[in-house]
Amino acid sequence: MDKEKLAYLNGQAKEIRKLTIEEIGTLGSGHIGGSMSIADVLALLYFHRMKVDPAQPRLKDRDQLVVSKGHAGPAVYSALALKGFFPKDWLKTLNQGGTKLPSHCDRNLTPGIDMTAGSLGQGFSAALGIALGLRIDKNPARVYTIIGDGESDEGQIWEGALFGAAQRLANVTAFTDFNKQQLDGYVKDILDLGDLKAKWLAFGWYTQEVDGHDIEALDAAIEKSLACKDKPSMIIMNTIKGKGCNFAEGIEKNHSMAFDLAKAREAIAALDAAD
Ligand SMILES: Cc1ncc(C[n+]2csc(CCOP(=O)(O)OP(=O)(O)O)c2C)c(N)n1
Repeated sequence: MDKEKLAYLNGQAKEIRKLTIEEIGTLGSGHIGGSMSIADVLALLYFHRMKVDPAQPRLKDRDQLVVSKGHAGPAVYSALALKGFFPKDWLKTLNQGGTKLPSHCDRNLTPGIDMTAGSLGQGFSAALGIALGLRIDKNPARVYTIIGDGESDEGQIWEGALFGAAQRLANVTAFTDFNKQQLDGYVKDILDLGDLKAKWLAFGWYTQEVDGHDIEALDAAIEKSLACKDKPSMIIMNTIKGKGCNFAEGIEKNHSMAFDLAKAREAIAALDAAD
């Protein structure tokens, strides 16, 4: 990837973070931690990798993204608004009465959302079903999906892992947001995943592990996943929960936080000053 493109994508990731902090600050509370940790991969997918058309959200041969950790809706909405799927003003309505942007992703409400999620584990299964359907239809589109590491404590994830490998769903690139935290603590203390890379390999997935905040490394991993033609791909992203939000990053209780617009604006200013 050339330097100009990389700088542009890093800029878009920062914009997603800023919009997300403001969006949640406007509401007064929300899932800041797990939203901030996926901003980089969202920027890469929506502004470089995925074939999507904001004017035709249900385009038949679009690439699809299922954010199975559906509570990260705020970050996905920021990316979609930035891409032009709907006006940025909608972000001010997050999770309020009558909104098209509920806290968890809903394909029936929001232009650009490909699958409803929120009950952890289900989105991943749906993503694999979509991929199988696309293959049956001889549709060349690709399915991307993002799961959480806490979400990987769900049995349904491993049923999906078996299914994806058994069906040789090579049109799937999955990401694990490996931020080491879940709702109320560290994954290793709640239900340890052990050697996550070894597990995905053992389940028959083409598996890579990268720094999830390094867009160039992520892009190279996606490129390799496209070249793998006989199995689905898992990219384990080492990330930091709350990344880029100064009062959330690196603390234990950052899953869902209450903060107002004034605090949000301070965090946005700090993010702007960081480079
Ligand atoms: C089936 C199910 N069980 C429990 C929950 C409650 N819940 C919401 S988010 C969350 C933690 C998820 O952790 P992780 O996947 O690591 O997300 P991240 O830390 O990246 O936000 C839990 C337990 C849920 N949404 N669905």
